[in-house]
Amino acid sequence: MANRKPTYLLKLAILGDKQVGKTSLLARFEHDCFNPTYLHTKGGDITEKLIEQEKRSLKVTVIDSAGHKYVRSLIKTLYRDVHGIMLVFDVTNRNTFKALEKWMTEINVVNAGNPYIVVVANKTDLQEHSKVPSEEAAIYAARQDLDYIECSAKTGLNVTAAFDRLLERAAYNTVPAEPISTSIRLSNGGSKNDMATKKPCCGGS
Ligand SMILES: Nc1nc2c(ncn2[C@@H]2O[C@H](COP(=O)(O)OP(=O)(O)O)[C@@H](O)[C@H]2O)c(=O)[nH]1
Ligand SMILES: [Mg+2]
Repeated sequence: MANRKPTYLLKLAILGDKQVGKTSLLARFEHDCFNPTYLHTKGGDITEKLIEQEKRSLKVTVIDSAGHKYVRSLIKTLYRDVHGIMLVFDVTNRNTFKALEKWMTEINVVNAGNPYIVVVANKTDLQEHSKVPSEEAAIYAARQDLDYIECSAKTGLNVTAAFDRLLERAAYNTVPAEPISTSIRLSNGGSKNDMATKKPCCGGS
């Protein structure tokens, strides 16, 4: 029988300076794994997945961008019309927090719409090396009218919560497309238990 649920076509981007953990957050969310080795993201990796929720289907395109300046022009064309953005910094590297301002300028220049943005403070498992106090980051986000969440791709803390929020809120920014009949379930699409029962897949902790 045809799937009568509305399908939302969502385009999301994960932005932030290099090595802040963008690819690791996506891997943690998608496969519940963590790879301690830095894997350079070339240009922008694009993942597509279908997430089945009770009341709707989300057809999601996620752009995992490289944070390098020389690919920014490419990224600009990729994330021009995104509905939601995860803007990541590394709590152990203050420069990546300061760079949020630059990223916000680029987003505002490139994106004519009004994408939902969540600021993600990543690597909170390294709290003792933190160079960005929680309050400071939370105040920055609030002033810009952005959501804020503290995560660790390594331990999995809040990663599902951050993506759930991104998916949920980005869906406000789009309208449902035609109902779809195929139903490939690639994700549980909304477990609130961040360290749920998924098995690690890339040899990390
Ligand atoms: N301790 C810790 N290391 C992390 C975390 N997230 C990513 N890393 C490490 O930081 C480095 C850069 O991560 P990566 O996801 O490739 O960053 P990207 O360039 O933003 O995509 C890698 O060595 C990761 O293993 C985290 O939450 N905690
Ligand atoms: Mg990467």
